[in-house]
Amino acid sequence: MPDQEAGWRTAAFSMGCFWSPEALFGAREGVLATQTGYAGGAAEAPTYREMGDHSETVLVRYDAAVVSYGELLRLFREHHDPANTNGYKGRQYQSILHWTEPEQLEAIEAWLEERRLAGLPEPDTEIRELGPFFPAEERHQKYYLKRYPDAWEKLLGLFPSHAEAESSRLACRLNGLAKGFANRSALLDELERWTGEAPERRRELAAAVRSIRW
Ligand code: MHO
Repeated sequence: MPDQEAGWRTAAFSMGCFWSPEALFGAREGVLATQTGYAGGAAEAPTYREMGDHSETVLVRYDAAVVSYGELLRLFREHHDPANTNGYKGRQYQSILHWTEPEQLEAIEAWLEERRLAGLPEPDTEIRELGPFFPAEERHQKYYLKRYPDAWEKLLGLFPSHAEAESSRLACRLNGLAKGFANRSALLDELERWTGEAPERRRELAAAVRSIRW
């Protein structure tokens, strides 16, 4: 995961098995990087086999000028049922919103207040400030994308290292495509808006996306 760059926001979400939420958030324009990991507990050095009191979590870095926290919160709300998720695997699948800045907490509280006004019970979602986040094993990063060898190889070919490829914005989108949360022509349109990249680089990325055999 690259260091926090100027203007990048961070939020984290626990909502069951982390493979799918990584693809869900990664498909959104404005999301810059995603990583799966373990958070929400106190155990040191958790692993997939020995997670202790942590929960499967996806860390999301995003550009708030392109995608709001409210939009990410909407995806969280609409893509899991906190009660069932918790019941299925206990703390490993605990539903948690991990906020990192007051604006995020305000958005969460506004949602909770809306529910109360509608007479709904409190959701089975924990709300907490993001504490230590432990990245998951490599096999759990961009899990769906790695099921498509040609896509994965072509992504690797675009970056100087495995780590840079895996933590790239393009890896997020291709992982979203692999899981069916995004579509290819929308990605090709979006690539034209990646103005932080040189035009030549954008053409190279687009050519690689077009050439993938899924
Ligand atoms: N598909 C697995 C969960 C894997 S996830 C990383 C299952 O349903 O048991 O927790």
